[in-house]
Amino acid sequence: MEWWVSMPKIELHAHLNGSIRDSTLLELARVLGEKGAIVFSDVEHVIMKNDRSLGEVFKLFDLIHILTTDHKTVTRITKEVVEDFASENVVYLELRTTPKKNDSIGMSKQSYMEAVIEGLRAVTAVDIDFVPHKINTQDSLNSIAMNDACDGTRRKKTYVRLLLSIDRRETTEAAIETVKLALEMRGLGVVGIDLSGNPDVGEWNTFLPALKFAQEQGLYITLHCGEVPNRREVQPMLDFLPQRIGHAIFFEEEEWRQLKSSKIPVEICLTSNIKTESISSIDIHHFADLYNAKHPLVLCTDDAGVFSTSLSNEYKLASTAFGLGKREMFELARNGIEFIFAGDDVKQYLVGAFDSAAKKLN
Ligand code: 6MZ
Repeated sequence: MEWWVSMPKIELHAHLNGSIRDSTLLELARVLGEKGAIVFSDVEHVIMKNDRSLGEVFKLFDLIHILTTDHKTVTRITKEVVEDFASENVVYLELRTTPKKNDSIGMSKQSYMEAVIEGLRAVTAVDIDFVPHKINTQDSLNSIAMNDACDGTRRKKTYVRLLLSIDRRETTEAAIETVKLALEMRGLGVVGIDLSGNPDVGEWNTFLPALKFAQEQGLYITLHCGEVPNRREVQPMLDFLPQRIGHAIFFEEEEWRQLKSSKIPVEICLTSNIKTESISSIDIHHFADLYNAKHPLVLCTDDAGVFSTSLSNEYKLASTAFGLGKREMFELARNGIEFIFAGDDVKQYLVGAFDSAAKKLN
């Protein structure tokens, strides 16, 4: 197994509906095609298309949501997505998704999330820990020993925590509803709030009341920030002091300075940025500058299905593009422990898992 696959990894920026296998999307499209709800041949080439502009990506999400928004399918895709990450040795996954309401099928934001939780419970390929609890030291050591086993003979364990996304198309009230749901679901592994969706849509001030409320209630917050040029947003977002930001592409000099002095960790999604042409070529990606400045960074997939990537692939890509060796990539992955939204017990477990993997690194 290649080192970028076998080494433990931490995924902190993965959208559920962006991480679906193509094979599952095609199967769902075929079924809806047979029912006459869509024309399969029209949809097939949209799903299989490889390079898309950012605008086209959001059109694709509207299509994906037509295919996936029913309780059974939400459960299925959650199970598959978690199993896919676990199979490439992701030991901690923060999965984000936008709770959806669809009266015609009796779906509320809460029932959508219950279907997600069902998906976590349905995972059989690995042991999943998603309910926060205190682990005692012996449990912790036992699980490290289990996770240690990359030989496939013992069961692996993956921690999963959930972030609820506010879509930039939503109103203030809808965003507050999502935050309230997140608070109710804290006992089921929900740890924070993400602001995402088409960056050309919506205003920062619409979401601010909900995000402030979330912050006051102690939820962790990550914002998609600077995914398109928007002078009115980047600075207020940085002033808000979220626990992390995603992308950070279109920043001015002063905003880079503010980011670096604030030490807000950045979720870097290389393939996503290149495929959407937000960045014209990998060698000018801001990863290099932030890495050299020792700014807190974590490599992530964004939408592994939509961009045909995987977290292992992102590590391989960064290693090749920026000339970083196996040990440097391992350290980069391990540093991610600091920026997770789960508690100290989970961090302690992850430190143990990385320490134990480090012994095998040669
Ligand atoms: C901003 C994105 C995104 O929530 O339905 N999403 N938002 N920028 C991106 N970069 C390409 N990729 C995904 O997953 C899909 C939703 O996540 C957000 C969009 O709101 C998209 O509809 P869920 O599980």
